[in-house]
Amino acid sequence: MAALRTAERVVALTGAGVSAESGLPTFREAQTGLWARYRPEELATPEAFDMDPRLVWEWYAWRHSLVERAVPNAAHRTLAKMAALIPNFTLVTQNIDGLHQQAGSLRVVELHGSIRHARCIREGAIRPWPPTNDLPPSCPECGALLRPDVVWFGEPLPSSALAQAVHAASQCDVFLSIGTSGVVEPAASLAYHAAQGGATVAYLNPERPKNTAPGSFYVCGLAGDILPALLGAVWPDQGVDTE
Ligand code: BV8
Repeated sequence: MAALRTAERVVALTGAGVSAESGLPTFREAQTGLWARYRPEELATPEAFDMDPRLVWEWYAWRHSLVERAVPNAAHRTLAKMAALIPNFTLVTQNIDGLHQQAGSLRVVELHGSIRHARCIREGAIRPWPPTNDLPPSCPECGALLRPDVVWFGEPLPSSALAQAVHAASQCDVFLSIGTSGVVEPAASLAYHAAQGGATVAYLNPERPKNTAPGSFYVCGLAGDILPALLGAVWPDQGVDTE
């Protein structure tokens, strides 16, 4: 906490846990109902899409319907507030739900893309999220298949987003890893870049993530509780988000 008070450069890396209190199941808990028989790592792949684009689109259409009903929670709102209190704050997310932007975060580095829009597999052009009554949807311009504009397992992350995240992590004073199991790479390694750069690294999560960076701290709890409390403790004049 003391490190945060004097930090000039802070990086927050968020995962699916930050959106859990907005009603979005986390990535590895999401598989309920008819999706219970699939592992997300199996569906979120180019191979699954090539083999059965309709099935993959049905999964994303279901997740998109959940995202449409979700609103930012106190964790998203607090991170948006923090950005205004810290000279150099970089928010890096693994999430594809866009809730950080909805909460007012201006600069969000989306490592894994966004479920807010689709992409033409032929042109690579970004297209609005299609109506999902006719799956798999085709590009309105060229007729090729559309795909969700997300990064699947086995696909490279957007080079600019990854470079931005690695640079910010390597240069920061404090690195907060929030609501992520720390399983997915290369996102999980950002904490190591931060530690190697001499940053104070803290994991905020109800379960201790795997493979934590050496010398790091662990704070057990829900993001919607920990982050407002942290903000209130470090910046007492800001008040605490109790919604
Ligand atoms: C790539 C988009 C290379 C799609 C996602 C080492 C180096 C490089 C790659 C690898 C490597 N080892 C393995 C790999 C391959 C792979 C990988 O990491 N596999 C894993 C399974 C081991 N990585 C890749 O394939 C990446 N690509 O490296 O490409 C390359 C280079 C050049 C050319 C070709 C290839 C791509 C990875 C991106 C995959 N796409 N998402 C979609 O969403 O459908 S990842 C997916 O996992 C989501 O983005 C999710 O956010 C992310 C991480 O999961 P978490 O966010 O941590 O979610 P999880 O459910 O696991 O945990 C939630 C946590 O929240 C829990 O701990 C829970 O306790 C906590 N929680 C619950 N409630 C709360 C809470 N916390 C706080 N508050 C609460 N209320």
